[in-house]
Amino acid sequence: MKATAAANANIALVKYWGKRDEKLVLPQNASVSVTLDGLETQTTVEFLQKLTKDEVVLDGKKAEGIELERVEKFLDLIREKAGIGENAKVVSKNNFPAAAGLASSASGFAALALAATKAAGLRLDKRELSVLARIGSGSACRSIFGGFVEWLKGSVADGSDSFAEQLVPGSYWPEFRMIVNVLSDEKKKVKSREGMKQSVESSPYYGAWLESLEEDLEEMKEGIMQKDIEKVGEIAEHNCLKMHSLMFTTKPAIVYWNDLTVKMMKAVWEMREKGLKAYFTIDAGPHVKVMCLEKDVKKVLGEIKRVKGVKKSIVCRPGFDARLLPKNLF
Ligand code: 2P0
Repeated sequence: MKATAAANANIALVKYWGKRDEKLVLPQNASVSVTLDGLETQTTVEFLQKLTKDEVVLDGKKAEGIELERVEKFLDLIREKAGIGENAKVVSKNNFPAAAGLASSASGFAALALAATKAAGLRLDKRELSVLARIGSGSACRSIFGGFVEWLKGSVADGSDSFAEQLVPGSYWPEFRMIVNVLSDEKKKVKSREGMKQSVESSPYYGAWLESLEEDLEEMKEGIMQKDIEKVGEIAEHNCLKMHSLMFTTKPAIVYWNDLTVKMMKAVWEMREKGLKAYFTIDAGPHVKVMCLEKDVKKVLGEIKRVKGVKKSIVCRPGFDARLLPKNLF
């Protein structure tokens, strides 16, 4: 009853920022993302008779408080489905900074969903896994799939039609690159979960965000199918700025950016003025992710180097489906 899985993080090109059901994690709108090969979580799960409670170790540290509770609740769902009572030992590691707006909950809950269901003796298909991962963390439902992915909003109350689907695998557009620029090691102060709830409740722009979303989704999907970096980049950048406008106009205001975030945004706009097709997106953290094509990566990295203070630039390709691994972490 021990299993290990890996999942890649994903970055949204059309963002999710708000739920219509907090408990089942049902979104206000559909979203589109790209799963990234360079950002990975590996997780081993074992259900053991001898444990008196769940033991969870994340990146070498014992999980406590809310972090532990979230994993325990998720494991409860799996225990209920599998009809087992044992507590679990969970060991998980990321190859990137966690909880800083780099989508660690996405790859984390996707890897946990796959490893824990396997360890519990369940056999779920990818759609069922996506529904399950969603309840752990919304964006995790997209990390079950590689390449370019859409999370369908769904309409039924039990959430069974709100899951992710692959639009195209990474091999459809292998030249696409996302350069993830780490600008800080600090953990974020406002968790996405809390922040998006406050935005739905208090931003006067929330209705306008939802109204403009259908068009972004349609055009984004067209852009991906046409492998059109300009179209994908422009819509992603605009959609990201709309989401951050929601955050700024939330009460109290949510600002995930730091000084370097703005410097990076300006650097990307300067790259475009010089004729480079580079576009940015930013999530619930200060880091700036830059989209471009493989042929421009060197030049874009050269320009990023000129912005002083960037801690790390990770060049990512479209990544893979969540998968079982033969080697366990314990
Ligand atoms: C996204 N983010 O679409 C958006 C863009 C952050 C900014 O999904 O409450 O960790 O667990 O469903 O999925 C981050 O939120 O939140 C997120 P929960 P999650 O990628």
